[in-house]
Amino acid sequence: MKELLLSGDRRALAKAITLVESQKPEHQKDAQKLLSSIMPYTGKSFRLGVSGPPGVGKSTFIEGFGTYIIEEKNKKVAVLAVDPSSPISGGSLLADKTRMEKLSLSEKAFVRPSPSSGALGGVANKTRECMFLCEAAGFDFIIIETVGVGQSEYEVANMVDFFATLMLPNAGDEIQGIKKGLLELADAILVNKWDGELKQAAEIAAQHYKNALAILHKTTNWITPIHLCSSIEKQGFDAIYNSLTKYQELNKQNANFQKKRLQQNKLWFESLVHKAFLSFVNSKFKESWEKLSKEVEQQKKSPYEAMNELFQLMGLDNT
Ligand SMILES: Nc1nc2c(ncn2[C@@H]2O[C@H](COP(=O)(O)OP(=O)(O)O)[C@@H](O)[C@H]2O)c(=O)[nH]1
Ligand SMILES: [Mg+2]
Repeated sequence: MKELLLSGDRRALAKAITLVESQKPEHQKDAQKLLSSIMPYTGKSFRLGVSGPPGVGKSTFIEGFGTYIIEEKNKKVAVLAVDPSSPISGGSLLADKTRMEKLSLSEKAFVRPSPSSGALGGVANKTRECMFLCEAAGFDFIIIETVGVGQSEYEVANMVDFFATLMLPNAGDEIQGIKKGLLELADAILVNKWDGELKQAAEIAAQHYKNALAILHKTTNWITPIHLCSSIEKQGFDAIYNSLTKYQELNKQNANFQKKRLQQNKLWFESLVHKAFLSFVNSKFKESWEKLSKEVEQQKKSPYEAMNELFQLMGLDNT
């Protein structure tokens, strides 16, 4: 599998991703082996995260911008979608596939919607691993689509080089209520649907975001650009692409690019330990875990008491 994958075979890549996403313990062993063996061939791509509320046009943007990168910049593009297939929102796998139809058909593209695994955290657990597989297969531009909901945004922001947030052109209210954290997270704000009846509203919204950012006083040397774009009419892509290039050049000069990636490696390890530990406790100490949770819920024990008791059961000294 490894040789085929390194040669850029898309079917081998799809299979490798399926293996990595498998929950079966025997698959996980093979997956870990494969991942270790391909790590030396990773790291050369540009990693772009695309977030924003449902319906803002993320999938449409990625279809358009991905095609632009292939056709105008002659690059190979892989798309990983962290799909919001939670029981609440329902999956949009099908919708995404049809929205990225042209891109899916391109020889130079690979499109993979990966269902979020729900269990712990909600993001597709293995997005980062899939990103490395795409890099090993020679894709030089990776785009990760994420839903603009809580934890998943932070997780994706922590695995990409550049995190872009799409915004709707309407709703002054929404701008008022926009979370400061979100603005801080974004390396660029893209006001989408800059076309037709919404064109002027988009321009006004862009100005609002500019004002909101101005009072944030970010401490980095990067001034978050606000771009207008129409994913349907394919407008505004040049300026967005130029921002990405500028960001990359600037951060390669001052070594921040590499620093950020090294920091992300550390976060990857920490989050792996965190998840593995939680699932270990959940499975091996299920009964006690449930009993203690209940006791905390019913205020029979404080969370601290319960935690200490759990640690004692596990043979760990928590004092
Ligand atoms: N007018 C206009 N509509 C758009 C644009 N981009 C996306 N849409 C529409 O917005 C809806 C949601 O798009 P989608 O890409 O599925 O959004 P996602 O949920 O963020 O992935 C679809 O009906 C799109 O056709 C745009 O640039 N202009
Ligand atoms: Mg979508």
